[in-house]
Amino acid sequence: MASGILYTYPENFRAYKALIAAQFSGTQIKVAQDFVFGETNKSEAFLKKFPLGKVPAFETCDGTYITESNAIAYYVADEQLRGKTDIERSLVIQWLGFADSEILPASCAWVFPLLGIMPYHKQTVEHAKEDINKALTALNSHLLTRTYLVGERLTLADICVAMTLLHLYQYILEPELRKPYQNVNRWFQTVIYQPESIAVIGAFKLADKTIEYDPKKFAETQGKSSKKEKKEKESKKEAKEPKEPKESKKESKVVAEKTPAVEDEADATEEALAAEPKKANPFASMPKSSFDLDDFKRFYSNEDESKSIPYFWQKFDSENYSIWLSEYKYNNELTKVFMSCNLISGMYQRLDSLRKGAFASACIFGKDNDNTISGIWVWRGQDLVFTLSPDWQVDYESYNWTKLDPSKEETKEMVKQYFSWTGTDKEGREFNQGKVFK
Ligand SMILES: N[C@@H](CCC(=O)N[C@@H](CS)C(=O)NCC(=O)O)C(=O)O
Repeated sequence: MASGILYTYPENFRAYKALIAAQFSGTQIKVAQDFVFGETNKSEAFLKKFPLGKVPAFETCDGTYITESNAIAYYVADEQLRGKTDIERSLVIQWLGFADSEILPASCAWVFPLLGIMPYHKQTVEHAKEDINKALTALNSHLLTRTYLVGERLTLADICVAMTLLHLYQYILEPELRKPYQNVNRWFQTVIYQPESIAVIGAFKLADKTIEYDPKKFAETQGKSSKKEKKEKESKKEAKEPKEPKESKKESKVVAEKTPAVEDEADATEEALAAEPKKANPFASMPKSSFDLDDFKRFYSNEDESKSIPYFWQKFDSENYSIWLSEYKYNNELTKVFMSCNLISGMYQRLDSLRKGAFASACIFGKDNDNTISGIWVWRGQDLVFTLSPDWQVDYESYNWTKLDPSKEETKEMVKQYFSWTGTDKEGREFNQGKVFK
């Protein structure tokens, strides 16, 4: 019979898959007691066995190393859990794929910002909600006439899909939100209240109330990352970034960091992006311009606006660059000023690869519970720049974009206001703080 050692940190929903499967099949699994996430899995000895350094990871009693939670769960499962016929086995695999592709990314995108693990971005969360609705609606129809996902008895499909839904049921799906999915709710509870599941995850409690986004949590999570980790990330980032002008006198960059236990989901997204074929630089085919944006950025960083703004107009090339006003569409939903700041920082981070061809100064006007975001952007070309690359499309739809005529006096006034961080918004709210994209 299969047996071995499972490496994981506590309460890892991925490890639960194998642990529950083992309870059903009677497989002996020992959980490595001295495992420390971020240390053990980064040690030479561990990496020798599991080169990606990820958990769960499994070492069989005869010295075979298995990674990927689904594969480990399959290894420790029995015939009933794996599926008894070819068709059952393929349907089990189908549901494992469904969980990983249709539920997991959207669940992470919805849950993690609320847990303070990732920055909150409204549009991403809204998309995630739609995706979860689609997945749960499909599951709900499937379960209308069935107790289990495949066949008449519980299989790995039930264990893996339920574990992938665990965070949603734990933190998000309050009674009203789970109401449309009664069949899924019934099935989920059937799976998690099996004695074999309870032996692993304990007495699970469905969410009473969706946890609320608390930007302080995100700030705290950031603080928890070790200094070493921080340094590593910063040096990685530095190596990646094109040379920037000297230290900004204004911009405070926010580098999102994640708690170790869940950083993999965000990393998975990064890895997926990295695996995509390298995209051509959208600016490469544009005609050369006399306006040296890097030079302006340097000048702006080092000189007072009384000099840098005239310098901008002296150098600006209106044929090859355009100027835009950005206005956040959901100002009425903004609360704390520092949250508005995080929104801007997050957007700047996600637009990292746009830096070469753009400059912006975004301002927050007003105070806590009454503030607005708007900014002035300058970029290469005459059209809305964000449509040129799929990497730049996460945030821009949350803003109204108005192209400004550089020859007009009112444009000059606006540039002056936003570059020098002064004035008020349209409704008279005072300037509070600004952030520069450069
Ligand atoms: N697809 C893998 C994902 C494994 C994974 O990403 N694990 C995370 C923790 S849940 C990890 O070990 N991350 C450490 C790292 O990326 O360095 C599975 O299902 O097992």
